[in-house]
Amino acid sequence: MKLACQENLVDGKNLKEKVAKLEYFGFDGVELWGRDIEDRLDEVKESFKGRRIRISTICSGYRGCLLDSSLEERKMAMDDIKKLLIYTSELGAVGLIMVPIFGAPRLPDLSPFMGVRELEEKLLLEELDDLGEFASEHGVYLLLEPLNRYETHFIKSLDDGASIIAQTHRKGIKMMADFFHMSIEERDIAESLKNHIDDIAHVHLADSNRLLPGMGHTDFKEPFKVLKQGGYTGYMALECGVPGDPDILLPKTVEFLHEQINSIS
Ligand code: LER
Ligand code: MN
Repeated sequence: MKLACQENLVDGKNLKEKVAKLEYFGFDGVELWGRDIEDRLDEVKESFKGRRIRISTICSGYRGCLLDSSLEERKMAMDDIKKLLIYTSELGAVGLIMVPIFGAPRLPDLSPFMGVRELEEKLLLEELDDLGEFASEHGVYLLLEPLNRYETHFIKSLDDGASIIAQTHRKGIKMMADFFHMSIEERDIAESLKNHIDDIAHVHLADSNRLLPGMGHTDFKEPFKVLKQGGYTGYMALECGVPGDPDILLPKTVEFLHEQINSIS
C-alpha cells in the first residue's frame, strides 16, 4: 500500500517544490487536480523528472455532467473525461477520479414509465461502456467515487458503486473508497472494503471530521488490515484539511499511517 497526497495540501512556490517536499516527507505519490492539467503538462512532467515519487491519480477536472438532461452538457463531460484519460495515461497515473453527479438529479422523473434513478443508471451504464473501453485502451482506470449523502443523491456507498460496475463490461472501470464519505455512509468501513476489495483501485484518506488521519475518531487499523490482507497494493491519497503547518503535520501523518500499516500482523 502506497501513500499519496493531494497537491494542494502542501506548501511550495511551485509544483516542483511541492513534489520534492512530498517525496522528502515519505509519500510515494501525488494526486493532481485535473482541471488545468492540459495547460501545465510540461510543468508536471518537469516536476517529477528524476524523482522516486509518482503521480498516483488525477482527480476530476472535467466540465459538464454525465447525468445532465442537456446533451451538450453530457457531451462536454464525455469529451473532457476522454481527454483527461489520455493525460492520465501519459503521466503514468493509475486512473482518473470521476463522480457521475453532484447534488440533486438533473434528469426528469418519467414515472410510471421510468423513475429518475433507473434513468440515471441506464444512462450512466451506456456512457461507462464507452468511457471504460477508452480507459482500457489507454491502460488506465476510470475511478467511480461514491460520495456522502450531502454531496450526491446517487452513488453513495461501495455497494452502490459495485452494483454499477457489475452491470458494465468491467473493462477500464474500477471504484475508489474515500474514508470520509465512508465514515458517513457505511456501517463498517473495514467490512465494506472487504466486500468490494476486487473493485477498488484507489483510496482517499481523511478522518471522520475530514481532517488528517489521527485527528478524528475513524479507526484506520482494521480497514488497513483488510486492504493489506486483501492484496491491495494501490495508493491511499490524503484528501483532507490540514489544520496547521503542513511542513510539520504532513510528515507526522506519514509516520502515523506507517505505524498503523506496520502494526498489522
Ligand atoms: C468530494 O467530496 C471528493 O471526495 C472528491 O474526491 C471528489 O472528486
Ligand atoms: Mn474523495
